Amino acid sequence: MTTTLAIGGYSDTDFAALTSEFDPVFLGGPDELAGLEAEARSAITAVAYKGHAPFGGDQMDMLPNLGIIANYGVGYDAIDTTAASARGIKVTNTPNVLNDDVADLAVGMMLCQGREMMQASAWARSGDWAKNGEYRLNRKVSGSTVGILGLGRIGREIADRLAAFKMDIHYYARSEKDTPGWTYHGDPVSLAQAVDFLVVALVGGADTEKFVSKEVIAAMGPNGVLINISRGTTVDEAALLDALESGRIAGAGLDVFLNEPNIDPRFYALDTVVIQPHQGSGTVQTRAAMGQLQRDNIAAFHAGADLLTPVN
Ligand code: 8YV
Repeated sequence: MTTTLAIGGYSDTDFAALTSEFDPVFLGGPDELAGLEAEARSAITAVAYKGHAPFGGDQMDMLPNLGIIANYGVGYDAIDTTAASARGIKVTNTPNVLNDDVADLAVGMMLCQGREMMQASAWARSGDWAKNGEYRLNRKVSGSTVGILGLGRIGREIADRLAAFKMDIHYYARSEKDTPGWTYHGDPVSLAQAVDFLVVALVGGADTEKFVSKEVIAAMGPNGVLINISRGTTVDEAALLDALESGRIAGAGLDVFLNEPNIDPRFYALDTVVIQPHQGSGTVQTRAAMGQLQRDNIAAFHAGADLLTPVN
């Protein structure tokens, strides 16, 4: 009887690799746990987890011998780590291997939003270019002032890239960091007031819920553009939609939303918003590295060795 359970929507490559290493039982989501026989649940000591559906104490209690939840992703806000620790269950994630891709997407959305690349492409494709001439002038991105909300591993990769775009870099973090002269703000409202682009690179979870509040959004002003590659929960989304619809901020580039993939349809009506389907880490190379790290953590657990990237 298998000791590993793989929960979530895995690619064919990850499915094959998980199968060859652990021959796990696959479930689409934690809600399918109840469908497993009690004997099969008792045999499970390791869960390979992928997705954003909550995995809490109730689910853990259905797997009485569980020792590890290896998350496929750097953000593990879906997993109740307090409940896991209380049950002696270790949780691991996949940090660092996705920093470049997520930072690339943040910069890409800034360029796409400012240079109106989606609309300009539609202009060319529709024949407007040939019929009506040059596409309208848009907004210079290089040389802007940018605020990074959360200067962790990914936030720093974004800032490093934007330094090459000759940007004046400001940041918010819980405490001042060692930087090459970037401007520190201890208050997100003061950061939002000071910048043109505000990039959210916070960790998700209860502590950062609606951290980008109505006040922070108001402080961005009519030239402000919000970029979010973290979690939908970090932004007061109702306040964001109101500000976008009324032109109180200039636009947004969003890879993450509340209720993914069934996002608020009000976003679809806004051509000032670049919408991405939570694909920050979604390249062949990075997903291969994430899958490998997830499996390496499970293999270490089964071998009784030190875990590579524990979070609790
Ligand atoms: C997802 C992510 O894990 O790493 C994270 O925190 O949000 C993503 O990389 C990925 O979409 C798989 O669900």
